[in-house]
Amino acid sequence: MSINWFPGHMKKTGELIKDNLKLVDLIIEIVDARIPKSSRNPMLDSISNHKHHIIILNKSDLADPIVSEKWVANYTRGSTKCMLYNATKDSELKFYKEISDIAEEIKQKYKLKGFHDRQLRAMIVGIPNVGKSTFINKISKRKGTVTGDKPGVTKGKQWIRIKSGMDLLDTPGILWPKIETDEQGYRLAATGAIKDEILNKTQISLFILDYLVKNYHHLLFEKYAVEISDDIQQILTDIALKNGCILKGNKIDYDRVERMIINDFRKGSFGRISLERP
Ligand SMILES: Nc1nc2c(ncn2[C@@H]2O[C@H](COP(=O)(O)OP(=O)(O)OP(=O)(O)O)[C@@H](O)[C@H]2O)c(=O)[nH]1
Ligand SMILES: [Mg+2]
Repeated sequence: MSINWFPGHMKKTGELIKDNLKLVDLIIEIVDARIPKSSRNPMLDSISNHKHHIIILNKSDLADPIVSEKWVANYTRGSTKCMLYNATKDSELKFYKEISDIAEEIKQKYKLKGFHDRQLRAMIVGIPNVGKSTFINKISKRKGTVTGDKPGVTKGKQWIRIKSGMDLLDTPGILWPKIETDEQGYRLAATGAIKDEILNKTQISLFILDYLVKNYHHLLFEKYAVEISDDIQQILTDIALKNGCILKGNKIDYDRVERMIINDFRKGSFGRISLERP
């Protein structure tokens, strides 16, 4: 990647997670279901060792359900579980049901060591904007955590009892994606994990259009009713014309049409789309 998206942050990820990881029995990793691999940090698997680990494919309402099932199968192994979730709509019981066997196993282990009423301790980790705060609010039934659609909203630290027998480290651990290719950067930008200020809107919107042409051309057509071809720049122009993104002197308002495409993608208004497959 030509741009250094997250200067110094990879080191911070390692330190923060290592320190907090010692305190917990269970790692709850929130990823974006549309880009499960790109929205993980590969460091976590090596640091987390044999800790119980659940990968939540959040925003699954926005992802292609067929592809999502493949990701679940792909990530489920050993002490790692994987589930689909929609933190804005699904019930907290769905999550508790999924981890009940892990919780029981951990409790039994403590009992054998003579700790009869030890609380199970969990922590949430994830890259910016994947829904960590929304998820905490949901499973703790608390509305206090600040949520927002801009990355990097959460700061601070404390434990909260989310359920009898289970405590959650209030502050989610912020992971930083490890961006190895331009494509991965575009995927993260398209889903909103990278601050808009450092994006190149032109590249992101062309990436989205190109991906849709290749993988979901029917959804692109249904949304904007433009002719689908390999000429992505032409498609961009057609979308602008059809949507009144025109400046004085009949010039195309690229800024506006690019913003519209990115927002439409983020809102899920093309339909359910996955940007990567296992
Ligand atoms: N469609 C959909 N939107 C979601 C889901 N979960 C969270 N969101 C939205 O995604 C945006 C980001 O959610 P947050 O909970 O603030 O994400 P976060 O990971 O805490 O973000 P930072 O604190 O900035 O790192 C908000 O607008 C949420 O409403 C989901 O499952 N589906
Ligand atoms: Mg947050």
